[in-house]
Amino acid sequence: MNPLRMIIMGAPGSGKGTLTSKLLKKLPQIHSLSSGDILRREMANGSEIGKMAKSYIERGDLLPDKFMANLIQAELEQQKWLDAKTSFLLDGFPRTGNQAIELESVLVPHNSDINMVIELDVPPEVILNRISNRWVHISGRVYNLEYNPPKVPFKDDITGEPLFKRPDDNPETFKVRLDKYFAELEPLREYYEKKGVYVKVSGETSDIIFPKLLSAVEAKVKSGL
Ligand code: G5P
Ligand code: MG
Repeated sequence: MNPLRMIIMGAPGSGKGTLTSKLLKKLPQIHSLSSGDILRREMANGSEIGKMAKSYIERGDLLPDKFMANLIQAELEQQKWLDAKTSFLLDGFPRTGNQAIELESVLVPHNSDINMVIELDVPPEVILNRISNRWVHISGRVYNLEYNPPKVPFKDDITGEPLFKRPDDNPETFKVRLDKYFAELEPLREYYEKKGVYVKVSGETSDIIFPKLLSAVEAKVKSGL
């Protein structure tokens, strides 16, 4: 059986991280990689990559396509996920048409390509409130003071370490991020629709979206890909 090579895309705050972790609890054979989590980890480490990423992220701007493609390729190689068996899901990459082309050129030498793309379609007006209540852990675990609060206020459930606010979770930067997402959505959608791998799941909450997402992924896996 071929491995799942999946992308989850959606506006900032649409629930990519939340739904990925729910999905991986049901299908633990899938590995996941979030481009934003990689960048935030580099920022926390104070690395050169982190220093460069910081200014883009704080403005709500996208980092350059080639830079992001190299970063993701290096991570996939380091994790040894490009073999013929490993199923993986990418959260937040690619997010431009050029990044999609770059990703294809990383996968093709491994006789592989993306075989499922999920677009989370959540109305932008329900998202803003989520962002102001979001707290995150450096591992990428994500909480919301109303929707999924940590067991101990402002502490990570697993490690007990403090949670932090993302530097781009304020209304001004959020608006920039949202506009950028919708500006890039059409070329990406077209690219993957042509490959016949594009699925849109709609809903106002992650609880509504999750069963649809799970059944789409399970059907894809059962199909042998
Ligand atoms: P990221 O890190 O990829 P975004 O902006 O794409 O960031 P974000 O903000 O991480 O996406 P998400 O993962 O879609 O959002 O959403 P989430 O964290 O799961 O949920 C948001 C909040 O809502 C959480 O608090 C959650 O608990 C809550 N929630 C979930 N579901 C519900 C619900 O049903 N109801 C309620 N009430 N709450 C809910 O990228 C960050 C930056 O990194 C750079 C860019 O600068 C980018 O802006 N970057 C890239 N640049 C270029 N190319 C790339 N490929 C890049 N990737 C990252
Ligand atoms: Mg996220």
